[in-house]
Amino acid sequence: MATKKTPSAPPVGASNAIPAETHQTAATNEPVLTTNQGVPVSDNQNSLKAGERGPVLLEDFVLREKITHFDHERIPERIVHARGSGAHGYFLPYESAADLTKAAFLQNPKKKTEVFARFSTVAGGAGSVDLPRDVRGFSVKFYTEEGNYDFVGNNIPVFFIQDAMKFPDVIHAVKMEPDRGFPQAASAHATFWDFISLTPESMHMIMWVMSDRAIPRSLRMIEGFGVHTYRLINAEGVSRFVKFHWRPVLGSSSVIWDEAVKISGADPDFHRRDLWESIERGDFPEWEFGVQVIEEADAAKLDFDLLDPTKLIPEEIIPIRMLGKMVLNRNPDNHFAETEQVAFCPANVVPGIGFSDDPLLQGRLFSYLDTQLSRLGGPNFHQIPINAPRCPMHNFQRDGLRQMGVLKGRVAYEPSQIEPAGPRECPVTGFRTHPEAETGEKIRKRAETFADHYSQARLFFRSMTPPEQNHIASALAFELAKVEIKEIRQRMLGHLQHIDAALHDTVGAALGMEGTDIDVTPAVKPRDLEPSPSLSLITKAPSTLKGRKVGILVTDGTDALLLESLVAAIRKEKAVVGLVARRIGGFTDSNGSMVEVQHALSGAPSVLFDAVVLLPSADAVESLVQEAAAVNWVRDAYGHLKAIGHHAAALPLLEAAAVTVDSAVVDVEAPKGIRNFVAAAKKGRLWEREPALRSIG
Ligand code: HDE
Repeated sequence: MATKKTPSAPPVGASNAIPAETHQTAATNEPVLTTNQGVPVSDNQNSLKAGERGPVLLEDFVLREKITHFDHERIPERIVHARGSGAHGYFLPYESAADLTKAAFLQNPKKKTEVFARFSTVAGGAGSVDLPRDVRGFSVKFYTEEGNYDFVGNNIPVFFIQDAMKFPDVIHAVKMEPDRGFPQAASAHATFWDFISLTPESMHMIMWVMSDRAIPRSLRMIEGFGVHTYRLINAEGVSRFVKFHWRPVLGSSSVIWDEAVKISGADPDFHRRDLWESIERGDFPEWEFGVQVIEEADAAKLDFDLLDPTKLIPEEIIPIRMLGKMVLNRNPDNHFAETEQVAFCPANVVPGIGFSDDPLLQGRLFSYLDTQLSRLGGPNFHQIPINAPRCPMHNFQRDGLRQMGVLKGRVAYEPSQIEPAGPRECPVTGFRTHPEAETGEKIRKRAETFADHYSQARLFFRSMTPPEQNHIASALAFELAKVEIKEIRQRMLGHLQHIDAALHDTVGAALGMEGTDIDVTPAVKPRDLEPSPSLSLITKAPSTLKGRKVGILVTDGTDALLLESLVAAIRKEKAVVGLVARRIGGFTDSNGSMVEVQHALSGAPSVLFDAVVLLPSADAVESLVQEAAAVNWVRDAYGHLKAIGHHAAALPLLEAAAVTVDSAVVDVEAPKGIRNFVAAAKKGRLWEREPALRSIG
């Protein structure tokens, strides 16, 4: 008979804590695996059964806890902006902005404020691709000494709708259609265009979403906008209206649609990976933060209503005053704990920042906390580390689901004689709402001043360069061609007529639907506004390779010296080099040395690079010519208007890809060849090449 072992009770007065050794394995000193209660686990391979072939026992608390936790590892995803990528960093003001605002984080150019930023697509689910045609969310949580300030904006300065009442409608229209469950992360379908074609106020935003802004090259290269008009209030109580802006220090670039389509297959995480890798290699993304300031007395002088979120103020009319810089210098430790659980809310403001009566903003002030209550499981999500303020927090809110604090004391209210020293309001430092005079009837009515839906759509389109205008037309033709209901396409053509006649004609022709418009009568006759060149990405594109990626195609026998000089020249521009070979194991260069590569040709099409160089050896080039992946590598780089460096041995490959030599196809062995290639690559794309390669529709 086996002897029954009875655990001995701890001696009276001894600590009940498990000695530390119990939590280290005897053999290797590794930490012992425990349950969530800290109980050491003896076997993490087998469940508890009645006999080795018997049924599993309900008593197996180790198994049940593990499976239960797993079952709940996903929380409801965000209804919009579900797919996001985040990073930590800091914000540093350039100088005191005390004339504009009393917000503490904007006073001292020596004082850094910790931030967490999250960038997102809007329509797709959390597991969707990074490069659909879509708006990008741009959110920044500033952990200031006066509490958290959340900037929750987009990479487009205007919005589809003017009133929060329509938000569920526009989102239901763009999300996958509810009966069939598709398309995922795409606006190219009937319900979206059905809603849009019946919503003239969306036309300005539609121009932006059909432009290359909606397919950014990198999250590090997107602009950010507050969209609504906000207020800044200084210590004297003077309030001014502002529009918030973020400008990427790397400049803004986009991909072109054919690339977006191919990148989505080749690397669905293109943006998330790019952000992560740049921070890992110490190439920290940076943005300048600025404001357009409008004195309250001047608001009425603008030719639109500042409260209308479908309008922007051209920088040529009111320039941006830069207030400081954000640097993202640390990747999250855990995507779920930080990027997923972070909760941004436009209502999170600090003293010195205030709201306007924009009816879209007013609705948002309610929505975010409300949605986060269910997404993050109750009213205590501010305690999750990524959401918790870094400054002291005291109040009398207690209990509730997921309460993590063990809050002491008898008194959870004020006033109190029992505990007179509890936290109390402070009229001096406390947040005060700017006392704005409000009068009027309780009414559901859109202001007359919101009625001009076309003038700024026209302003945006006419501020674009010809390639950008062509891309807008192509995008409209692509999207509308996917709408099977003819009347919706016809009604969209009716709208385009009021934006720009040439755009209307081009899209009508691309759809093969000339002369079939359904007429739309504008509420207000569109006006011709002065174009704003600062809205064009191409016009203000910087000449730089910084933060960009150059792919070099190599084979056995690649000229070692030439490769070395090229890599040095590219790195000098602070760009990243990616060597691409047929096999990931590497290649043997002309010196007979084995060289490692970062990419295999089959997994790294040229869409992943901003410029390319072809350095095959003369012996290997013929086999590349027989290889579709290699020929497409070159053909795509050419079709995507990129700089292509090559040497004489690569000519058969250029020929196979039907490349016509132009100013961005550069022989790197020629005198100053490498310098010329770098100069061409810094220009980004050779737009003059496009008309010969791509037609609209
Ligand atoms: Fe949002 N939006 N939104 N939105 N929004 C959310 O909040 C909402 C709008 C924006 O990285 C939700 O926590 C309404 C404009 C960003 O976590 C939700 C209206 C702009 C993010 C919500 C708008 C934005 C959100 C979903 C119309 C640009 C992602 C999950 C009145 C200025 C933040 C969540 C992050 C997220 C509501 C319109 C930006 C449902 C009701 C305009 C960047 O509360």
